[in-house]
Amino acid sequence: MRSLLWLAVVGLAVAEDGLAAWLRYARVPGASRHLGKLPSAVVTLNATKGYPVHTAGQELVDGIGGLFGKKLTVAKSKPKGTTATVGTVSAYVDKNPSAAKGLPDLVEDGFYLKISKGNVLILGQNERGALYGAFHYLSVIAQGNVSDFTLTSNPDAPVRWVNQWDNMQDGGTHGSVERGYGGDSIFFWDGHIREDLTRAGQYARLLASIGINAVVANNVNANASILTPENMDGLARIADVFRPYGVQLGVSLNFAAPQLLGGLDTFDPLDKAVVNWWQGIADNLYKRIPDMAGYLVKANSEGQPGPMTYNRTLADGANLFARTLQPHGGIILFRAFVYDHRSLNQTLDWKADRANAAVDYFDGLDDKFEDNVVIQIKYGPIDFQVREPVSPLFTHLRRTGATVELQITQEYLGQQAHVVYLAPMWKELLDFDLRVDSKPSTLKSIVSGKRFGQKLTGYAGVVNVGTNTTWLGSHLAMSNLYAYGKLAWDPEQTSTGILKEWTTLTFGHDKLVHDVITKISMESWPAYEDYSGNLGIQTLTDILLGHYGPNPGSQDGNPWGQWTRADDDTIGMDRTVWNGTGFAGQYPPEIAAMYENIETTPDNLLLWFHHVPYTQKLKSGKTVIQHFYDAHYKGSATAQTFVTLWEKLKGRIDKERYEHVLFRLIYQAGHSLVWRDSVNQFYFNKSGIPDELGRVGNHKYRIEAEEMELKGYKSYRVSPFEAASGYHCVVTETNSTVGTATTKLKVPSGKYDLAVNYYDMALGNSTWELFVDRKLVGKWKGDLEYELGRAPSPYIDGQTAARKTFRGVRVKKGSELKVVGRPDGLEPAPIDYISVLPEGTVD
Ligand code: GCW
Repeated sequence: MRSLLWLAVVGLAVAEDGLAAWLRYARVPGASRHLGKLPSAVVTLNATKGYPVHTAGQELVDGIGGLFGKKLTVAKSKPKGTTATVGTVSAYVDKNPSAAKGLPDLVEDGFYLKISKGNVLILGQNERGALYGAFHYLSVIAQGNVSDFTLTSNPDAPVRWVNQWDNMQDGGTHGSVERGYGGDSIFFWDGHIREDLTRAGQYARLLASIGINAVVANNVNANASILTPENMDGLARIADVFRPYGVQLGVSLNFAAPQLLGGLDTFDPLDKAVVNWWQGIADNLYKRIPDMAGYLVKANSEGQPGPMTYNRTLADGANLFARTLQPHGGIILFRAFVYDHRSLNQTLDWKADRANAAVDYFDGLDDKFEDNVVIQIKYGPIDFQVREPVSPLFTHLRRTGATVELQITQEYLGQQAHVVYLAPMWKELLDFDLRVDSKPSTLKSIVSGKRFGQKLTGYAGVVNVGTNTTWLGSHLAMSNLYAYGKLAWDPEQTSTGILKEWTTLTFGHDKLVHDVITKISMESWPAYEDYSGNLGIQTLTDILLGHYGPNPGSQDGNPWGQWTRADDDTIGMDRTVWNGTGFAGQYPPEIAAMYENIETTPDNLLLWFHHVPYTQKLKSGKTVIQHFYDAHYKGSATAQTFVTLWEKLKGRIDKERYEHVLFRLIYQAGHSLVWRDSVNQFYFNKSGIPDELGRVGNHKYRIEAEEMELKGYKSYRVSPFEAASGYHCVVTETNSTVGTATTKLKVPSGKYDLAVNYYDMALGNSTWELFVDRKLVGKWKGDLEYELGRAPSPYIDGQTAARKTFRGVRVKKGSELKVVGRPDGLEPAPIDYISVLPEGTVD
């Protein structure tokens, strides 16, 4: 009771489970001092319940109430005292015609703010803009700034969408959200739209606060059944919960729907019956959702149907939908992620290259698209890798507008189980100058429409939030969603500036909290690149399974085309024009020349563009192979520091989020070592070239489980070999045998960190106990599949390898070290090795 009272007094009574994300409206330090600088009443102009201006009024009341403890009243006309007036420019000018002159020009969704001695004027170009203005004002005061200012803010581009890859039904190949690591879909269940769409509304609120104006709710690998009358009704319900936030709904289509759902015998885009069928769909959708944003289409890619099935062009396909949307004002985002994985042959064709596909398919179509078609292009030519050059297709579309597709869900970047702050990577891409016609042509200037003058351009972010209260499965991952919205609105903002705002809104004002989160976040992408795939070789993850753990060998020898062409002596994709796949030639001449020449290709993209010996010298003076070794040691060492940095925050933020983040950072530190050792062992084994510093393959603190005295455990050869230290682990002899692995320690008496590397498969929840001289040091369960959203795996491999560390354990020379493993289900309590580390050592 007392603690409840205390919580109520300090305004902390809300559970910090992440649901409110950056819109917590937690009390600002010294709030009472600022009350005079805040409005006392809210006036909404022409507000209708269920529409953004009304929502803006509500947010101002809730926000100022939460942030400062000041209760505001809502009035229709001007009350006494200071006010916050919010509405559209036109509604304001209707009431105050003389004010028109003093107002700035706003583009669609833009807003104007004028704060003066507690009076706040918030005007939007449209209702949505007014809501954006209200959120902006609230964000400024939440950061403790109550001073006067005037601001005009216009979005950099009109299209600022998010794409969810939510499946209609549970239990698809990748769960109910494809590549989603935050739980089930907030929209769909069991083939239908959920009855309870509370979370969908909360999501729209978060998105509106960062300027996102549309959400495509269903997966681009679309199920045709989204278009049944019942599901169209359901979509209308989603649009209803989005509408108060000015978020429009978009729908992903299955190109073959006329056949799959409509009963036609064709889905040829030029067939009259097909055209009519799609017109009927558009009319039916807009009858239910008059403000629908439009469509998203993935065609002729990864097994999806498309116009090329009938020898029609991609433009024929896109235009089919575009025309049916035109009477309703909708637009279509047509994806450039088109490639045919069945036709790629690595062994027979040196020039085969998936990276070439987008330009190959879209070249020559620029002037063929209808005006309401936008081409949605992934930032790089392959697939959301840790390092890719900017897609050259952006330079081939000058008449047709483009959106850049970014991935907030970290499919190839640690799946939210590793912290990777992505804004620095996106900034690097957006700032890259593609030199079209030898003129400045940054990616951001192309997707804002400024460089080529198209009207419809912008951003699409693959987000994949789920029912988890943290939305993405990790509190720190939410900075990526926040940064995505902020950069889509204004790509000039800095990574650190955005982070600072997000941290204040999410965790408060404590300087140490800021320093720690900034340091971890800003070091996270470089660290992840260092331990997951350097020099442009891409993320060396398991390409055939979960896209999560290390598996460098899986990149090659299959038609997916994420090849490294690594053999015993050489590595890298030759994408030059003179001798390779010709990809470099898809860029404008200045950029093509830079990538064509090994001397002018930056080191971080060397292996993307060139096939070289492991002994090739980099600009840094190191060889390729030594760079691999060093970078993997460096990146994983950085990941260890994240834990100690975060531990400084104990007691400075709420326990709930502190523990949640700590758990993940400890896991990441362990898994970064799995990455380091797997990749290094793999290339050491291939090249036979030793690490100059003697680290790779030499682990003097390790005791291999297979070399311990085993009872009920047996040695097991792991595949891929590099996913286990010494290529082997131990597993229990049967599913019910308890295994013990025992050894006598030879280290001098003292305090040590004991780290046990084990495998946590998705087939059961084994338990392990660690003993020193029969005294229990600790016990843990193999239940990471419940704790982490990352793709579960049934195998003993780089995805499931994990580490449990016990710090500062006292041992004597000759102490008996014992691990007892109890299998569960089909998980045989596997152990790889135990490291006995002098305190502070990592291995
Ligand atoms: O990277 C691949 C993903 C697929 C995804 C596809 C795409 C939705 O592994 O899961 O499918 O890209 O972007 O279409």
